[in-house]
Amino acid sequence: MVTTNQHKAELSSLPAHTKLMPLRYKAVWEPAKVKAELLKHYPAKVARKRAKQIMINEALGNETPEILANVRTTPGIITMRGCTYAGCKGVIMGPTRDIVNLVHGPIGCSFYAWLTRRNQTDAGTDGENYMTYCFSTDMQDSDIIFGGEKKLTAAIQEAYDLFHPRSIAIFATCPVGLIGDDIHTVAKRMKEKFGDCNVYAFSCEGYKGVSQSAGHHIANNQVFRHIVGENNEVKPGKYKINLLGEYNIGGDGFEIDRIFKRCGITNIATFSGNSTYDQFASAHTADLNAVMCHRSINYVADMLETKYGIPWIKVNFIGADATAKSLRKIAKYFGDQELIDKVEAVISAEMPVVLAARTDVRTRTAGKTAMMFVGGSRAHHYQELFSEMGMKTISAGYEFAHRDDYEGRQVIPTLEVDADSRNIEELHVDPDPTRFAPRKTPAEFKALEEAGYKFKHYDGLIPDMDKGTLVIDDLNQYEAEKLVELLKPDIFCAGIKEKYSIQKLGVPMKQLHSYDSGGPYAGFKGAINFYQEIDRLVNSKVWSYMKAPWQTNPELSAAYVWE
Ligand code: CFM
Repeated sequence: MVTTNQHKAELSSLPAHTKLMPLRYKAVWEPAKVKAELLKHYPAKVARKRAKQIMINEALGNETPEILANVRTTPGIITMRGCTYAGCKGVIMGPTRDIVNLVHGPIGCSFYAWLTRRNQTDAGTDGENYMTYCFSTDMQDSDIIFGGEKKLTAAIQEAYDLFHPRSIAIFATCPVGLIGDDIHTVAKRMKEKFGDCNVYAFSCEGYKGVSQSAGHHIANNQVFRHIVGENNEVKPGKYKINLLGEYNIGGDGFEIDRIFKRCGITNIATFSGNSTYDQFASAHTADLNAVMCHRSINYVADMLETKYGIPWIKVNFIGADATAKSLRKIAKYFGDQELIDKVEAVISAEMPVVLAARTDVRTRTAGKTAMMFVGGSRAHHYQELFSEMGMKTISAGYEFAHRDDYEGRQVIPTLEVDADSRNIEELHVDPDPTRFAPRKTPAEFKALEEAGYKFKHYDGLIPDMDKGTLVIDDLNQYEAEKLVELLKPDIFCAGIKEKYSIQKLGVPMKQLHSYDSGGPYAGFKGAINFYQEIDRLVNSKVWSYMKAPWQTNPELSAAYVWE
């Protein structure tokens, strides 16, 4: 690692004009020192806790040591996490396009959720599109003092009169839980009153869990309780699946649907990118659940299996090779030669263009380094795309994942249930007396499994990362800057809260939540988009020209924190 003095010496030996450039630390790969450096300024107790969340990867497959995850952030630390309301309303329900999502709370909670996640929608053949409008009860001080139920009732009525939706979903924000508005009773009364509109509520107050993750679980429970199974009509299609955990950020879902269509696979319901009420209501008629982001939606996958007998598998459409692998996995499940051949034909037709783009960018991207810190799946999934470009992920982690996302699903039985996770309801689900139907015979399942086919399984991020890389849970603002300063990756991926502080360090930054203004990055066409965008970012000269104001204005006196 370069010390400040060494660095100053380096600087003084540089020609005068280059001294104005931002400091470019030469990355020396000593993970233990980097870890020590990250912890150095914390009070002892905080450092002890963070030490368990910063792991130097041993890359021992699934025998990797435990990482501390899904625990509260120490107050005072500027976490990258969001709140439970964000996970419920923003992540799971936000992308639905014909459910009126009504936020009961102060307007700020809605403003934050107002089209910022870039979950795209189209009009669909049903013409049910509302786009993802933003509805709020705009709670005021007086509502908090005297109660907000009347205002909520009036808002539901107004939304119904204006839009006549099939469904209205109500979301609790922090003050609603604190004052005790009974949103569930209000929802029930309005549902009975309307007769033709399903109204239900989510107790997803922001403080309810340690992160967004609690909000996913709350959303999954209510979607399953109030919507799934409401429409028994049998949809046409030979190979029917649901795509779970795909939210159509930047049009990812559109690209995946394009590929499914080409293969002859019918997507009954996406949870929840560009989805409709009816898709959720019909989800139990599919024959397979393909789960993309298991972190956010595994609860629905498990409940669909228990109640209706639909098995689930893990898929990943981030990365062209991963896309091909996932399509083959789906085809293998159905086991029909016609589908297997079709999938192979589609892969052969799509891959040449992808490979041409990959070969081209690799001449400029191979050997470069990346860091990525995203919510619960992408910090893992996107490593596929980077490795297709010959880029190495030197540090990665999740905001709110659980240990199974790091270590693999097999650790679930060993997960500690603490007071925070106990706070979230576990739905008890039984097989449906009339609609439960196993999708294959026990012998067929056995044959698949014996051939190496894995149901209900996903690997963790840790075994997929190299030895000596840094895996960090719940990274914070301070550590993010420190990491970049010490290791100068060629690209850093995270979200809007990190974007500008990282760019100010002279390192390109890509938002992997909203994709900035880009996307899709899923599927075959998405991979090409990603290769080309990352190539432009990591090879742009602009970052080395960045100057802090005091470097160009002699009247200003300031220094970088590390100077
Ligand atoms: Fe799943 Fe997501 Fe993610 Fe997620 Fe999210 Fe997202 Fe994410 Mo932002 S559902 S866990 S809560 S893949 S909004 S589409 S990018 S943190 S890594």
